[in-house]
Amino acid sequence: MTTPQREHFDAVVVGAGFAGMYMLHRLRQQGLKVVVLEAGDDVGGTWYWNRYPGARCDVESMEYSFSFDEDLQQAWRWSERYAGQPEILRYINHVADRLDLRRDIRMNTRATDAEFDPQTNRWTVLTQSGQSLQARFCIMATGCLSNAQVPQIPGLADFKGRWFHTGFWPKEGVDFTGKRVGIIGTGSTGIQAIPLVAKQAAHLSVFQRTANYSIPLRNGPLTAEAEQAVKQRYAALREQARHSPSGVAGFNVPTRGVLQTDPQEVEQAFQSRWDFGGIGFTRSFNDVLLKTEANTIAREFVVKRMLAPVNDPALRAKLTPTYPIGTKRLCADTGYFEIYNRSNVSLVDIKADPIESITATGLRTQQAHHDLDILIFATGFDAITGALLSVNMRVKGGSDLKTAWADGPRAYLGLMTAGIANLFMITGPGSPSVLSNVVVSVEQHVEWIADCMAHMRAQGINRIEASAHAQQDWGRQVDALANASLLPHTASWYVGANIPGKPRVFMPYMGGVGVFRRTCDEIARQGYTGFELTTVPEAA
Ligand code: NA7
Repeated sequence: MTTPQREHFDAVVVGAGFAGMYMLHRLRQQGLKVVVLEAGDDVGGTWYWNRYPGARCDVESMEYSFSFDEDLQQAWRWSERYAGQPEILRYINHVADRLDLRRDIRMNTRATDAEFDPQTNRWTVLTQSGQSLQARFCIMATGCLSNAQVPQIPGLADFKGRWFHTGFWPKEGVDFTGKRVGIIGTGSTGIQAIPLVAKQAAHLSVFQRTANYSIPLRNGPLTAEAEQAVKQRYAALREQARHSPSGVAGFNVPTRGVLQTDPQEVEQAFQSRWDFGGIGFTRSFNDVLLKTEANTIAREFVVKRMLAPVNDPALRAKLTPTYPIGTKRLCADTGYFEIYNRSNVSLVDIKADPIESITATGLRTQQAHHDLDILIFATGFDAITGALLSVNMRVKGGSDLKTAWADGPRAYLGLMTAGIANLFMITGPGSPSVLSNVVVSVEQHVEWIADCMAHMRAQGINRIEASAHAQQDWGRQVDALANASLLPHTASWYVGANIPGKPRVFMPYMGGVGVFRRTCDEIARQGYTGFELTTVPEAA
């Protein structure tokens, strides 16, 4: 076997979605030599892979976009209040062209291994195609919801029809006309896809394990007035978002609790959130995610309204969620519940009637065989850690990431993990990540990392590592916030419950993006407390 020729960089970035692209841009501005490795054949990350029908962002378009370039945000025009996947991908491509990013991005290049050598102070990143890239820094921009999971159901290999996971949907699309289609999964993705598939297919069988809460998205064309209203004060709104709880301007910290408020006022506040639409609903009061009694009032409000369009009481019962609202990610839909009134849609409750196997001609549950031509897995992702751990990351003669995270992921500020130097993660575990408008969180982490690297260079420092003590302390803060809420008690992907064998740890930071930003900034201002910064000899 020949040893691949090594190429040298200041930083290797893995992933060319929002995070990897912006990281490249920032580091290039510092004159650094950077390469980005991307498994797909083009930029876009999540929005490159998730092309299923109905794929749409549930954060408003004007907010789910880069804020670092005033000309860009003024010039780009979104057509809808909430952008669909094709439009977001066009936007990402526009940014890649505008900033001339592609020349430093290697497409169709999957990173498989990364090893840090303390002797040379260099990472070596290997790719599936046999490339070997060396750099002082390795930066994982691999996304929180990018490692798609196809459940291990016996018989998939025997299926004679076509099957797809929504997280790696074929570019050419799928024609459901005249087909008997099955879909497993009723999370955000399933709820988006089901109405569109149902309208095209001869028959759609929905296999539901957990009934979920969904708020109407209330999408529509973005009017010129609404666009101008934002653009006239874009910079101020972006700043507001940066300091808000979830990275969305206007969603401030709720100051009242359901339990302290007059019931009529509560009803009115819920109603106005319901009418506004989308996933901000649980932010109407500050105790909805903290106190069972408050949560029950919120859930009853939502259940009554969301199930109102369903005619059949037996179906309404099956579609009624039982866990506290907001403890799994809230869904937002367009015409989801009414689709169950159609004669070509059936709902299979696979908690009551579990899936046994996939057969050559469909799917067998305990009580029936469901004939299918197409099977769709809308079964989600190995969230937050899946993509990070899919690269074999280790220190020569030292720890590796899988072992370090055997009992659950730990990362100081979601940025670095103790024992592994010069490895940055963008929106890693212990950061607001999936609880926020992720573009805002991406920008914050990227800018922090870029500033940190500039600081190191200015000071002649070439190694940074999170201290075990600081990491532990941060982990305690992340846990304390989570444990004060209802979220860790529900089996969700926030705690890794959707992946068999995954340690049950609540992964994201619940303190909000504003508080998180201030904490990160303060740590940097104080000379990067909790990080060990050293200067070591480096081999040429
Ligand atoms: P989610 O939210 O993880 O939803 C996955 C769905 O698939 C959910 O209904 C699961 O039921 C179901 N599921 C997962 N595995 C199985 C198996 N083995 N058998 C049956 N049903 C299964 O993923 P999404 O893609 O919808 O959304 C992910 C995020 O992407 C979303 O929150 C947005 O941020 C964007 P369960 O609830 O586990 O019982």
